[in-house]
Amino acid sequence: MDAYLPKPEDKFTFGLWTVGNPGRDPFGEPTRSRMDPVHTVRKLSELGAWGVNFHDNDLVPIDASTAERDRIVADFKKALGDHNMVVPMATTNLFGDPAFKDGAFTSADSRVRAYALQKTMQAMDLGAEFGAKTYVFWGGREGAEVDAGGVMNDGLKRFRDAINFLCDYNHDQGYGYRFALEPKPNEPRGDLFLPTAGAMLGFIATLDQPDMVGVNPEFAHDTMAGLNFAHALAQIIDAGKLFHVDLNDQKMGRFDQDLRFGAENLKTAFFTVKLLEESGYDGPRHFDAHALRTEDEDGVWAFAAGCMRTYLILKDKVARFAADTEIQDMIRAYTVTEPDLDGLGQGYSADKAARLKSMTFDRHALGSRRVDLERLDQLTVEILMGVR
Ligand code: GLT
Ligand code: MN
Ligand code: MN
Repeated sequence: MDAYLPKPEDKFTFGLWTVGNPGRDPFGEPTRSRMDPVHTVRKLSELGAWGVNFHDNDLVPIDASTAERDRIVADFKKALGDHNMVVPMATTNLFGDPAFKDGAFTSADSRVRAYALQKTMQAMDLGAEFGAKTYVFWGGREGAEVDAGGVMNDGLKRFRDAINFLCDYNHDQGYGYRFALEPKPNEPRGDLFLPTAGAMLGFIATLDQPDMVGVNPEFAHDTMAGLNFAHALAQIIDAGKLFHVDLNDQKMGRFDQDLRFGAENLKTAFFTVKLLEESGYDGPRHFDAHALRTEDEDGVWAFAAGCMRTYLILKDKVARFAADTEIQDMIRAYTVTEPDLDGLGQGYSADKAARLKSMTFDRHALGSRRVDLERLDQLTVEILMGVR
């Protein structure tokens, strides 16, 4: 029995737009044809995925009639039931249509902002029909190339108004969504607003209903900017705001590659899985990636299977890391804990301040302590290379 075979309990999900990505890029036409959502559901369930997510227009074309919409929804619902698949997350496409060329919620044009709200409410209605409980907001066009128009100043206020409005709509309809805002530094706009997890957390604190709103971090988005995704993830978990996660991979400092999970940065992928598995996060493990443009449909399924398999192999490595007595002894030795000293630094009092100020520290001893991180890192690498 293959220990790395995905099962629904693993909560792996893909977006219709991920495995359905036709391989278009700024320089070339699609290399694959559009994939039927019903077919996608069947194939993903055969591979062991738990669920599938969508943007409104991944499922229902933007110009579909009501009759078409109803037929598509019925067919998709039947496919989900037939294959025991769920829709844990839904979202709105506020970036593809030319109407959103200069922003959606943050557009300088109030007609575009109103249309974006209308489209999002309709997409929330659609997601709720499938029982989605997480609603993602990725502001793909919320940004600028030209700052002279002032959208940089007004954009955040407009974005806040939109999210506040939609929180109330969520409440009013009784949908029970949790909103997950997804940061990205750039692309498709020259600069996107709220580019990092920290920026998103700061913004969430300014909302009317901050408890309803968390973060959907993406591995590739931090990596593009040269940041360490595992650190961003740790901060989001620390803030209690990990509402969803987008897993993929990416070379640093490049355009958004959306590579197969684990394809480039295995060590950061390992620490990502470690955080997800050990933090108590029990939401979907969503792969927001796509097959290389070189691939045909078989390559797409190899890509999807690879994302899940790599996650499960890394999960196994996480367990090995935790069970490795040499590694755990080294971590214990690395962590110097003196409860009296820690007590002094936790919870201010004038007495504690005076005691700390009167203490004598041996700087030279502190500076010459043996930290031994080279060996610890080597052991981690050896776990990843499969020799421990
Ligand atoms: C798009 C983007 C992703 C977002 C998706 C949700 S769409 O693929 O690159 O990062 O998560 O809107
Ligand atoms: Mn994403
Ligand atoms: Mn991406």
